Amino acid sequence: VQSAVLGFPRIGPNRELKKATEGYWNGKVTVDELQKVAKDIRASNWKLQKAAGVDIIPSNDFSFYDQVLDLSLLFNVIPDRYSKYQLPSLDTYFAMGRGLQRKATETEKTVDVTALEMVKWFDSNYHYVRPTFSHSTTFKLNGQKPVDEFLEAKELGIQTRPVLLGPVSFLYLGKSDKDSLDLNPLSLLDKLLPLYAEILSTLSAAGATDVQLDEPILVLDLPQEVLAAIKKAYSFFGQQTKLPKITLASYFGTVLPNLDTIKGLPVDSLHFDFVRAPEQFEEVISAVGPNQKLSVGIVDGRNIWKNNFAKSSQFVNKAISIFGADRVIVSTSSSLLHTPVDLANEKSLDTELKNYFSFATQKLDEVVTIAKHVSGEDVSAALKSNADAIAARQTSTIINDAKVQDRVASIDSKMSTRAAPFAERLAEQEPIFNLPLFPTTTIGSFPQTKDIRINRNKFNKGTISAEEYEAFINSEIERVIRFQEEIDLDVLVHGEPERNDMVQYFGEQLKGYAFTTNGWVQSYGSRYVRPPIIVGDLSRPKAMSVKESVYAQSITKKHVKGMLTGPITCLRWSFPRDDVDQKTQAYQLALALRDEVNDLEAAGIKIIQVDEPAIREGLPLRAGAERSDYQVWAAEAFRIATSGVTNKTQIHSHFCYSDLDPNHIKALDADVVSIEFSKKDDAGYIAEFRDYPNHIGLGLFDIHSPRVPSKEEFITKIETILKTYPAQKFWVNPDCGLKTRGWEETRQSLTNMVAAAKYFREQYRK
Ligand code: THG
Ligand code: ZN
Repeated sequence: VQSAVLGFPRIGPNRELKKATEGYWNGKVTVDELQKVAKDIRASNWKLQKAAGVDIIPSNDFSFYDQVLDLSLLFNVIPDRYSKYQLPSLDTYFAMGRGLQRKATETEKTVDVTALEMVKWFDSNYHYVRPTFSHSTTFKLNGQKPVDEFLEAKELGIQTRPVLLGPVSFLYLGKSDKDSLDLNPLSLLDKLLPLYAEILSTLSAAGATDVQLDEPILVLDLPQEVLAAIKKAYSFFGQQTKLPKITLASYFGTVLPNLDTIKGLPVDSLHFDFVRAPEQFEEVISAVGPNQKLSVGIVDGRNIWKNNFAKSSQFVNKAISIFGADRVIVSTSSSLLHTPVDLANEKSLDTELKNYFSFATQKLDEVVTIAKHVSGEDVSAALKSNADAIAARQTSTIINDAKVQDRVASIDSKMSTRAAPFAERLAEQEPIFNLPLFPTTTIGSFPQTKDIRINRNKFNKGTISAEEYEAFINSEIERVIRFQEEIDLDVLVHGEPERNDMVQYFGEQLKGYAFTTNGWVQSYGSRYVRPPIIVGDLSRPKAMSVKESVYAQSITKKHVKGMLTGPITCLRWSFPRDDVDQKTQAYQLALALRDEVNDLEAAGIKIIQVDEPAIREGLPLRAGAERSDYQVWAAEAFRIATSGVTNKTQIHSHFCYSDLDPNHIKALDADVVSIEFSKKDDAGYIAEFRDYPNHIGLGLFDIHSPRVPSKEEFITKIETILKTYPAQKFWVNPDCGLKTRGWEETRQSLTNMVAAAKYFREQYRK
């Protein structure tokens, strides 16, 4: 029985790719140096997998920014606004990913272009750059990245299975550009297929016997036309003569509703995610044709818990008893992109806990061991230590806290309802806050400078004392407060200099969490996160954010918002427990946050923002009971966290990275909600809120880009929104927190934003 990996993290064990890419953007790393770092990462990933004994090793899973953006470049899906600058191909690629603004020099023209839309990759915390098609899209091959990388591995003596996102997912996950809204990307399939065939046959000519085509959309509810497109695409590949054998991969859920479409497709192997959807096994096997192989996704690509070898082997053996050893492959459930690179890099993790975890490198051994075991090889030592670890975790004292469990059991509906409806709350709040029309605010974080990171590291290493660190943080808070006063924002924030990543920051302060020192996972482009790990029942030993908020409020007359991360976001951006359902974990977090919200109120903080940017990504991928249940408990968890306050306290929330169903936003009953909006231009979406009484802030500029919008640009944007959304409940703010931006851009953008708000205040006074 062969072992397979669907994809390996490409960030490098010590974030080498981030450092090189950002260095390149800053002009400190040359293109050759960047390419060298990339090549070294690829080589060491392949060698690592080879050494672990993995039979089927992926290539083309490397990407400088995003594997979907790679395909847009490869197939020339490049909107004119990027191609017109005729930049080197890599720079065009980065411009699409992150926007580019460059002043003219003697040799170069001005470049000013925003990034393409970035969207959540299914229900993960990874984000892809959305393929953007228009009537003028002309497919052609730009280079041959998959072939180059295949050959690179081959030169190292390593045969790989190149992986590409399949054509139907590529189109369906894309969108039509502003100038081509009537274009259905799927209508481009006929034109796209020959290019796929061309790249696949070039791969074959280069020596690739197999390719992995990912069609993760197969786990979604699909319209008939998409299913027809799948049939068409794979029948087309089946008719070509010189292609490698195709493994069609689905992951992150069940394919059952689309099984009829998968049945009979002329591909060599079918891969399914049996970690997420083991229940699909019985039916899925009926879709595997007599000459096809089944790739059993059994090692979790999305979480860090050690695999249960006994259980997994039993599962794989079921498949072997049906198909025979030759037709079964033991695989990761999805790409390992979503897990940290190597547990061995964790030096300060509790050894008991470490024994329960498995990161990407360890997962290589897992697929190999399971494959060996079901092949009849003797791996008894590995099985024994695995069984011991699984048993130890089940009885671990770290896990259970009766007090927390009792508190969750006693939650009632009163706890999740504010004391009065919004209209009454607003009436009590207005005289306190006395805000102008178009009140301006920010989402919470301000630039995280090098100085901040240096001091945080010094504190963590013990080279500066807690008092020195606190004094430093306070001086940063003061700087942010003065800055906001100076540019005349209405509702201030303390800027979050004390926080690295918000979820990690709170995770570190909650009991029941473990955290890593090097467990980075790519979130988008060069931005990574270190998700904390929920290991047991969660509680809050002491206040987490009160000190900083109180300090900020003490040095200004304007109102300072307290800033917290909501229960669902804490859950979604952590690695969750797999022994307790997500709802229970969310309620535990909600109770801990409720205590924090109440403490902030008691300390005199009158506006408290509880962000839930991840609420949308938690939505089950398919419609049905599970999804409607989620909508109820996710909203309830938020309201449990925020309903302990009086009517006078104003609760804010914030959403980004996806289109959230307006009804879901309304269910939270926050007094003010800010929504990412700068890249949306969707009048229909805003109209959904026209009759919703609570106030909304529509994000007016993209904080992922260094680009500075002018005052006029803000005015145009606001004018457009005002066509469908009333001025009386219109807050003015950026799309998201500013921690990834520099100070200069931040100053200019916010100054222009405030100027635009003041312009409209004048307009509406008249
Ligand atoms: N935190 C977490 N997940 C997230 C976000 C977040 N998912 C969605 C969205 N925000 C993704 N955006 C970002 C934005 C910035 C960074 C990461 C994800 C970021 N990371 C730092 C870096 O890569 O340099 C590292 C941060 C740190 O020091 O911990 O800036 O905000 N969990
Ligand atoms: Zn945000």
